[in-house]
Amino acid sequence: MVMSSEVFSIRRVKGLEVLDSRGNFTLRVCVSTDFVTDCGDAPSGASKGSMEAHELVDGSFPRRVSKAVELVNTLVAQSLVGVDVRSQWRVDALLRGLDGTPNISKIGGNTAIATSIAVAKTAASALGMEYFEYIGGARRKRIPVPLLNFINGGLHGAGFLDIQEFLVIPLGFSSFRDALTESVKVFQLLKKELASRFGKSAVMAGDEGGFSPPVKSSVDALELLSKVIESVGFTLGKEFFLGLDVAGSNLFDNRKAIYRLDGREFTSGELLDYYRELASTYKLVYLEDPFHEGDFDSFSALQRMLSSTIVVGDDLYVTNQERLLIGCKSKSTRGVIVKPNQVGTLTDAIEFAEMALGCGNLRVVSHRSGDTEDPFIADLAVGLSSEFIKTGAPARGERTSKYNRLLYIEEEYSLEYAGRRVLTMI
Ligand code: 2PG
Ligand code: MG
Repeated sequence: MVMSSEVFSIRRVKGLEVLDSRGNFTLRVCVSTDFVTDCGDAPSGASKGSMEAHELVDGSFPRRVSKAVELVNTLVAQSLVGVDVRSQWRVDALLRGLDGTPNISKIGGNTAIATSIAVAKTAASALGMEYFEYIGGARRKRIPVPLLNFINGGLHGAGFLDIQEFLVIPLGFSSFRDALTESVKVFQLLKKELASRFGKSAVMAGDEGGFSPPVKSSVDALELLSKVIESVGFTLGKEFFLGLDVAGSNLFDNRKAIYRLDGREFTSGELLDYYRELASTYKLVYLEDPFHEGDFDSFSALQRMLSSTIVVGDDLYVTNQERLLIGCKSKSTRGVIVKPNQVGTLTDAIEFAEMALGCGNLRVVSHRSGDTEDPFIADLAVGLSSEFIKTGAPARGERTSKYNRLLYIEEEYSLEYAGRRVLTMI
């Protein structure tokens, strides 16, 4: 059946304020054709890279985004009404053109990304396709490995831990459902263990749904996770592996050029040695932002030293192709974080992911610590056939919506789980 292109014409673009998981207002944009409407949300980070797209928020308390809503309903709507909703690149170019600044400081990265995602979702709905099919076409082939954030520290937690995320990684399973089921077992046993050691308040959730217990050091947290994994009968380094998002910029004292971690001060060389020790003792296959966002050289040195660990750039790259080019040339990492709202449009995020693959980096599609119940990044991860997804603990609705979406996609489309493939690469 041939459909007239009129069917795909954007008729309405509407912005509204909705709540995110931290109880802050964030932007939702809904895009309509004559027959369908779909919406996209802007998530929001707490530990942001300084080079990320600018977030346009009102200077009010509580946090509001009324200026962004106003912009969507006027400037953005005027420029997108009449455009074919399937022309993602054109929409994204128009959004960039409306702004004109490199970090989207005029209309805001939140305005741009919520609109960009809403357009992609509406196009998929208009075509009667799943979002991941629309994004990935024929190349979509796998369900990503979840990087489950069981212990929340740094800016996301309330305890003493300096490292932001302690990640449990179920690589040695043959399906996403099995990987998640066994991970949930570990999560629930960890909860029991924390409650019996420290009392009930130790199992309250941090920003990403993981626990924020009163353990004193990174080693204590890693030790705890290893013990619980082994108590279920699994072997660290076989079915489960561990990883960290250090969020190194937050530990760096620029004036003294040192890192503060676990009550000690480290030069970047000393930190490198510390990571080597941790990686071999705790089977760390994943190390995100181990150094501050400007230190490409230390990333490269660490990646050279740890051949079985994927060193990953988040704040280092901020989903920006120019920064990735530096990392590719200096072989700084073997993995990248893809956060669409760091760069502002879906086209830019997808091109970044393609470039990363081209220079031998695995892709981690990621949520933000302030997120909504929109599962879109699950579809983005499957559409890109990314190796990993990072979307918090298997708890709290804004995190489980992504896991639940992946369970559905695996069940309906019988795609391959990425775990074994990743195992052959580390
Ligand atoms: C990170 C993210 C998400 P935030 O550092 O990787 O886990 O945190 O959204 O606060 O930047
Ligand atoms: Mg990070």
